[in-house]
Amino acid sequence: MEKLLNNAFKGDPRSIGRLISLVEADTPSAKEIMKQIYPRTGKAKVIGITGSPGAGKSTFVDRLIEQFKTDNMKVGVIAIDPSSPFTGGAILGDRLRMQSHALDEGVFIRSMGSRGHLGGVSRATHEAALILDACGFDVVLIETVGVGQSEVDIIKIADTVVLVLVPGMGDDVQIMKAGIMEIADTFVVNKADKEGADKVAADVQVMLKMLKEKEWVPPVTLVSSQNNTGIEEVKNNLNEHWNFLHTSTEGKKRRFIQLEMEVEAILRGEISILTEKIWKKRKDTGILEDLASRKADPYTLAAELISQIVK
Ligand SMILES: Nc1nc2c(ncn2[C@@H]2O[C@H](COP(=O)(O)OP(=O)(O)O)[C@@H](O)[C@H]2O)c(=O)[nH]1
Ligand SMILES: [Mg+2]
Repeated sequence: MEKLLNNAFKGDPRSIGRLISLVEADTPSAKEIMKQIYPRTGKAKVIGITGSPGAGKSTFVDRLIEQFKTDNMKVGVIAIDPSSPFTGGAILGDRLRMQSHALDEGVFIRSMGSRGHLGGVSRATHEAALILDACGFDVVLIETVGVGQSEVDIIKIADTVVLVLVPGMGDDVQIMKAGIMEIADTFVVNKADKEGADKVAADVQVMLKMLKEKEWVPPVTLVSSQNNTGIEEVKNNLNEHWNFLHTSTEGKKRRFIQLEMEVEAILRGEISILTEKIWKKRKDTGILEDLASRKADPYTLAAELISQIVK
């Protein structure tokens, strides 16, 4: 284990991949790995990229990798695959779109399942990001599935959330989608080579004005990932947001909220495992018969089990 960790810390891609697999499979060594990893984390910029399927997230991520590489940054990418077998084609597509960098020095790309304890963005995704952070990646890009809970959950683990919008996708609907607007730290209007991008950007600006004013005003950038325009501007915005997080009170508050959620998620996970264990043992002691005949009640039973856990 120590050798594996040391090789991973030196940046060996195979060892890094192995660590992520061990943690993803929730093997007995997973917790020990994370304990060793954690003190080395906190240096990487963790950037969540969200937006509807087809918005161009993977293409944009590919361009962003290039941008960060020109600054000699090591970039890790986690692409959250939809677990559904029906979207198998999309997974392959993502790999193809990002594979121009898959073999580059200083770039690590990993796909992960989207099922997990936090909904769309799983515990394993968070832990993989921490592993990449500890292994010396300066930037960790997480591409979400772009549907449902994963979009909102990304705020729990990303320092900066990028929302990718595009013209011609029923603009109001995509912008108004519950909670997404509020969690975006920077807006990318992708496919600016197509008609209607200006209008989307203007709509976003109007919406932003209607939200409660915050210290950080999310920038809105017109981007064409296809033509490679606007990407550097986004990178500069991302760097600026990172500085904001580390110099402002609002940034500190946000980081503390994330830490709270992190601890709570781990604690909840542990307690639910414990609950399962204790209940499994108690279940076969005839207690269900007693409950059915009302000799016992579930409230007293729960209290009894809790006192066991506490002990
Ligand atoms: N015209 C245009 N097409 C783009 C642009 N960026 C991505 N696309 C195309 O949009 C489609 C979906 O892109 P993809 O990156 O897979 O989107 P994702 O599902 O959000 O990851 C692909 O056919 C891309 O080639 C862009 O800036 N302009
Ligand atoms: Mg994609």
